[in-house]
Amino acid sequence: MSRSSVILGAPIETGASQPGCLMGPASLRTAGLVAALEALGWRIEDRGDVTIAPQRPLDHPNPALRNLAETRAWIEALVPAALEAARACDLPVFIGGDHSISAGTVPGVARHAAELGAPLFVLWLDAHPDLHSLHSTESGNLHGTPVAYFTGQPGFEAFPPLEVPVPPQNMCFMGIRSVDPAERATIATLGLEVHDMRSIDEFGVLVPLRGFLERVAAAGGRLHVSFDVDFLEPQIAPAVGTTVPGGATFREAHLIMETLCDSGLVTSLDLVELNPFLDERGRTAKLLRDLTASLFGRRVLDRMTRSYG
Ligand code: B3U
Ligand code: MN
Ligand code: MN
Repeated sequence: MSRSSVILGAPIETGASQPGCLMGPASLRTAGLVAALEALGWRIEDRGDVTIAPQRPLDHPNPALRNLAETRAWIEALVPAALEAARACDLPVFIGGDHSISAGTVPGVARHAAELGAPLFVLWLDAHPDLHSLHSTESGNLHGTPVAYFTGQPGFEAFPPLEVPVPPQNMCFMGIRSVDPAERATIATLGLEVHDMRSIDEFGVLVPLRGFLERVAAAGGRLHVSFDVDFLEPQIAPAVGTTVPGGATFREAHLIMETLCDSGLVTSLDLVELNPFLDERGRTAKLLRDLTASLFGRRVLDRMTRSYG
């Protein structure tokens, strides 16, 4: 029987420093994401884009915060939409939108995992750990906060109450190369599994990834992958507002996606921070489409796969 996926767009740009991510879902659809996955034998249901009503501004003790009311409303809209999408298929794909979408998608799929009685693990592929609280962010850009929120850290009284937090020990970060002081302190306090670019240079992507996948399999876990475009080297993926040099290469990124596919463990995916206004003839959108196809089973040649657990 063929596997199924629901595609859900979340055209959010209120969490980012500059406009443009609003067009992310449209750009990935234009790049032919649905056809690429159908060609691999998947049944795809594109549910279109989630929307929110216009919001009145909300006050907060941190005067730097931008668009708090909109982000709150997006979380309230996305948690039930992500939960429904997860119930309806094998592997929902949430298309951002900036990374604040994950403050809704991850709690949504965490609720689904809890319904199934399985622990949820999250692989965070990003230049940034997105570990700010509403009080510690200095930029005020809420795309820098989702991980602290969905792991149940303090400082989120102004966000919707969290029903099912992701345990910090179920997180794995890869590609990290821009960390603010408050985030550095949180990483140390929580003892998070973070593979920064130095450790990727030292060990490659496979050693840490396989170690994490073994952990997920041993726990009988479900796995959410959150893919921020700025995980990639900006020269191959220019369409992102927060480029940081020294990102993952084309080959490292495909190898990660192929390895995730072989593991059979991935149960949901975010594709975030694509800003088509900054793209070059759609090349970043096409790369994201192809990386997603690698995760969904596209192969150069058939081969034996390694099993986990
Ligand atoms: N940590 C910085 C930069 C940043 C975080 N996430 C992105 N950029 N995309 C901040 O603004 O919180
Ligand atoms: Mn991010
Ligand atoms: Mn980032």
